[in-house]
Amino acid sequence: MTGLARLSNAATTGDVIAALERDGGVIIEDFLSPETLEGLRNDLLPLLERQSTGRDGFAGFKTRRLSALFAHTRHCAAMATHPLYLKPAEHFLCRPREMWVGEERLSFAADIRIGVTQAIQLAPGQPAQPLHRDDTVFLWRHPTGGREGRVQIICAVSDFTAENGGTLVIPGSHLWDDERKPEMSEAIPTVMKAGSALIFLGSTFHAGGANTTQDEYRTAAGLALDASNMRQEENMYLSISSDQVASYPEQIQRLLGWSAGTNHMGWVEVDGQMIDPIHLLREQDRSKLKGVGAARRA
Ligand SMILES: O=C(O)CCC(=O)C(=O)O
Ligand SMILES: [Fe+2]
Repeated sequence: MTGLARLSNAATTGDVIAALERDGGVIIEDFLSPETLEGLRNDLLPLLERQSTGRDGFAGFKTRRLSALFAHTRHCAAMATHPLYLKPAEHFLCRPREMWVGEERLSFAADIRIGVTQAIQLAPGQPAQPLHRDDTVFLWRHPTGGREGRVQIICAVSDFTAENGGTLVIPGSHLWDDERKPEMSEAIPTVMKAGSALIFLGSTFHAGGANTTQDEYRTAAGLALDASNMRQEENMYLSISSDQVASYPEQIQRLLGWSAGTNHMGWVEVDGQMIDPIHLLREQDRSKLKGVGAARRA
């Protein structure tokens, strides 16, 4: 099986879209400027060192994760708005739908939200993660007919090799239905230099690779651009203070959005763990609110 296409940073939006439509993923070499790469390294590596490791096989017992990246480094902005990422993401996420409103036939399209941000560092000895689709959080159905919920990017902050856990991807798996089980034998490691990027659709099967080296850490910084149509219409987080939310029964707290559910939508990172935000409202855990994102460094 052949791996993903590799494009240079002089590629066009059309080249990236064509590769994503065909394979579900693409590698873009020298995606980050040297300044952005250096900035990400300087900002994220010391913070990752302080994070605790994952507490289950999916998060990785030898993996450190840091989320809320926009609270920790301004260099994420260049990643999120790079035209070779943002423009193809718009193509997949913002397809208009037509509908009747009274006498008028109107067209509406989702816009884009940053759905998740995370730096991920695999230590030597970290086994491969289970193969999965990142649009699982939306309970997305497959095949998608080309309408995606998420377009993901993983930038190499260190070199990615087959040995240190370069992300495993199954090319073409974005076209599979929900019955087809992914096999490790079908997955190809992403090999790329620091500063290069892997872009893939939410429907593409992938996994963090196994780090079989003795002493090499594999570090990534990534984020997801998501279609905005599935968020709460009213912004409850800005309108109702956490103290007010905490004064309601748990059922209301969860309905207002302080809940992650079994599909993990709405988690919040505290010390490297992705937890259900309901914990932050409980009296004994209220102090953990200070450990979230920007508040952690204030
Ligand atoms: O670390 C990686 O290469 C991929 C991680 C991943 O896919 C995830 O945690 O959802
Ligand atoms: Fe993933």
